[in-house]
Amino acid sequence: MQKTWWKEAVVYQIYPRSFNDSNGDGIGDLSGIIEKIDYLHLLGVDVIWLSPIFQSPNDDNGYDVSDYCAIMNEFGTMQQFDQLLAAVHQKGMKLILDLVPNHSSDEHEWFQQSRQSKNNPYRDYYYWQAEPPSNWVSFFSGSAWEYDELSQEYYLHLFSKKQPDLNWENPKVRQEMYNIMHFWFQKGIDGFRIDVFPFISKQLDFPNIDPNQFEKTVVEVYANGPRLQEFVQELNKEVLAKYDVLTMGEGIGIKPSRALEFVGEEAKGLNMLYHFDHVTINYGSGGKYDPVPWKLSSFKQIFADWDAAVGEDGWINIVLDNHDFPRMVSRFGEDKKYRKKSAKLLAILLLTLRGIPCIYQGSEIGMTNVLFNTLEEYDDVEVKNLHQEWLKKGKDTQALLKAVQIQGRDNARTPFQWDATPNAGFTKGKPWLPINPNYPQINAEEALNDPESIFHFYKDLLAYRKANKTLIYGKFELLLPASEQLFVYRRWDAEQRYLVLLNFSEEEITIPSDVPLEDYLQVKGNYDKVGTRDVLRSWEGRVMCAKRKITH
Ligand code: ISL
Ligand code: CA
Repeated sequence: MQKTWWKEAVVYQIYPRSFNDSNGDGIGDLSGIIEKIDYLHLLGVDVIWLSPIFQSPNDDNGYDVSDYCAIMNEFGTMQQFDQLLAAVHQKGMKLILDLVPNHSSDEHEWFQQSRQSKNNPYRDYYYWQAEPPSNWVSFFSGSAWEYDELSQEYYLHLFSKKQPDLNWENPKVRQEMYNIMHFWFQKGIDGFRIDVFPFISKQLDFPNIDPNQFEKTVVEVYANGPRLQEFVQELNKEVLAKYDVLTMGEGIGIKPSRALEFVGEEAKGLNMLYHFDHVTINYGSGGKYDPVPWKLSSFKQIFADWDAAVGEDGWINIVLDNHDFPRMVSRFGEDKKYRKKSAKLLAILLLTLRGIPCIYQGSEIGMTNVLFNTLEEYDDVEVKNLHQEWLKKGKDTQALLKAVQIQGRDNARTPFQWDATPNAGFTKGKPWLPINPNYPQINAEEALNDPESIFHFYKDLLAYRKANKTLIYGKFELLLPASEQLFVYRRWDAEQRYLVLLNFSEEEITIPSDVPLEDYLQVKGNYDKVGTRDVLRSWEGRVMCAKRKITH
């Protein structure tokens, strides 16, 4: 296996709108990020990933791009971008951007042209049909086919109707995307996170779906189209192979069995796959807003299956939350009595599995879900559309509110909590989305001043990981797969052996005697005093290192 800088990287995801506002308009911006580079450098992350910063009417907060080579007005100017890039590089860190190749904004020049007439040269930049060919539904409610008055046909949009899907069958579309990527690489960026790449190749007969089996639909119909691997390999050949960069493909709908076709050393595709079956683990039959209880055993198995499928031949991201999902401490931990303990336990998980960890902004200080009291307070297009749909169908919107409080994307999008001053130090104006009222207790300033904080725990563990490469490259084996409280695994290589023990419960749990504790010494943990060797306290997490090297 080849060792490279990107395999050793830890990524920090910034949702620019909610990170830091420098000019008081209530919206985070590029200058705001520049102000916080020292904070990120202190934390010890290597790569900063910015959610979309390109020109956009913001129907889906930048995931609807109207100009891929211009900076969104609210975020600043190209000059400020250049300053940001230089400042990141000056600290020895790298910067990657979010590319949204599957769809553009309907306000993009291409779509504006495309809808002019059936013979416009841009017509086949998108998918147009005289009648909806199928019952495809959009991720954001309703049919995925929208009638356009101007040219009197329907266009495809897997996301909002302001996000028409680009037609990758058209070589011109592919070339446009390659040109855009070259433009940014020539500016000196270090890579891309690629949004919903498994959707770029479509089944052109648009087969009908079973709307009650959304997961199946995503895997078998929307993702994994017949030309997917070909498109990814072409993209590599035309663009990626020419630069030393990092690419993370958001792998929606890709199953472990297909992973190596895109990220295997031999495949010549992307560097890593950003998988997230475990973050959709509590989707009920009605999907995301029909949450059901989840089991730790299933959660663990997902990681084990991915690790087994890609092994050393491919790389994956390790993700516990992002801008699309609830806060990890609220979801997989306990965000009240054991907030600090469980956030640190999750930090251990995130930083000691095999894969490239992505820390989502604010998780390093243990930010939690927010509880808005009405649906109107939510800004997310997904929630707005669903709210309308539920009203139309006469469904109980109180039930929807409850589900959104648990599952909504705005949980992770409330502004970063910098300090205890008004608006959490995020803005001098009115924040675009309300601040979580817990900011006087949970904020970065408090965390920086407290040596026992979640922040300092992350910082310490990040440094330890960097110095002990077994935690990066070593093999992984899940122990006690059936336990519903304990997440236990080994990591090892020729140099060293580790045992990681995580108690995902409030109960004190005795570690079964077949776990070889005697061979190991604790090197990191989320309790300040080392406890009884074979008992894990509430939400206790330990990283243990072998007393002596042994061969396997
Ligand atoms: O949160 C979801 C919808 O309920 C996810 O399924 C999400 O749509 C999926 O992970 C794809 O996400 C990405 O593309 C979307 C954008 O809205 C998300 O923010 C982005 O991460 C469309 O560009
Ligand atoms: Ca601003």
